[in-house]
Amino acid sequence: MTRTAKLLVAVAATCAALPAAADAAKPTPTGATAPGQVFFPNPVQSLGDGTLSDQKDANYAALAAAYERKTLTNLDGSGTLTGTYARVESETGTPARNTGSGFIYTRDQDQFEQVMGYYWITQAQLYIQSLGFGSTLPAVNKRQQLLRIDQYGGDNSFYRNGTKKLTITLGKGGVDDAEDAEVIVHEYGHSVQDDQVPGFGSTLEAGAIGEAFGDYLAVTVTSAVTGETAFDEPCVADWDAVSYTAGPSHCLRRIDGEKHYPEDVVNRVHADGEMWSAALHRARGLVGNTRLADKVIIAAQFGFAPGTSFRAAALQTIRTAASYGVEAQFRRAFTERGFLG
Ligand SMILES: [Ca+2]
Ligand SMILES: [Ca+2]
Ligand SMILES: [Ca+2]
Ligand SMILES: [Ca+2]
Ligand SMILES: [Zn+2]
Repeated sequence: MTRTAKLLVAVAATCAALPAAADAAKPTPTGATAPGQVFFPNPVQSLGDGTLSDQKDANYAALAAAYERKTLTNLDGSGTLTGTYARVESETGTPARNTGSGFIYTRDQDQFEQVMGYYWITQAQLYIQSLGFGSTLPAVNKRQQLLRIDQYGGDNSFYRNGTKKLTITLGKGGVDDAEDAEVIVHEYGHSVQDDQVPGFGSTLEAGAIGEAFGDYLAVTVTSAVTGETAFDEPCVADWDAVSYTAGPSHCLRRIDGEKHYPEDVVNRVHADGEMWSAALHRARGLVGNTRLADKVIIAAQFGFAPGTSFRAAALQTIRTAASYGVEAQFRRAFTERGFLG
């Protein structure tokens, strides 16, 4: 599986100086809860070990320490992985079911990926809400995301918003895609943008912004939820990528690249997106307040056109940043990457 074959595409639909203290409080989870066992966010990152490999989906000893027990929230109490923000709609093999002790599975069981999908989609939405979206700011993707897990044999995942089907499909090629929270949250990024701007990603540059935002969201959500940033934070999908990158560092992509616009454009959304994600990552560092940077980045997207250019999106983000007192940092980050010409 080559790096370029790994697409993580979005199909159909695409693919104020507020002090931190003004942030909305962390939303209180509602609905039923249950214990669940997950990777947090993936074994390579949580164990700091890039030598781990798929070993054909085996539950081998070196992975034992990568499992963590977390609380699944916002469940509907039916005993299935159905909740306010995620529902495992269909899956290969046996659907996960809580028979009293929760959703405790290991990676060699198909139900493990189902639990991962439910947990990380819900955590991503709760993180976005914690920034104020849905309370002090308009809601962002506050809807039930359907998940299709392990049904697609390819090493790929995709987001689709077809007729009545708001679906993320997570493939099982190589390391099962849903064993890596960063792949799950990347796809959720497409859903987020499509909710903010229906049909977002209709041009090459907008599509690249879509891929970049998915990568950025994957990193920022997993860092926020785990509270850990020590292991190569800008590396996206450290675990899924062991199947198709040579190493020693395994990354689907990075969000701290050096590519510069326009000379590094290759007219491929994933590759070109690395310029945009690098700008977002740089702005985040310059702001020095991840939650504030994330709020600006997400809030700005409401003003993007479905087929926005890099330049227009950069200017919109700078305008939004100005209302949060961080215009200079975003302007510098976008200028450094060449987006302002
Ligand atoms: Ca698995
Ligand atoms: Ca697999
Ligand atoms: Ca995979
Ligand atoms: Ca990572
Ligand atoms: Zn994607």
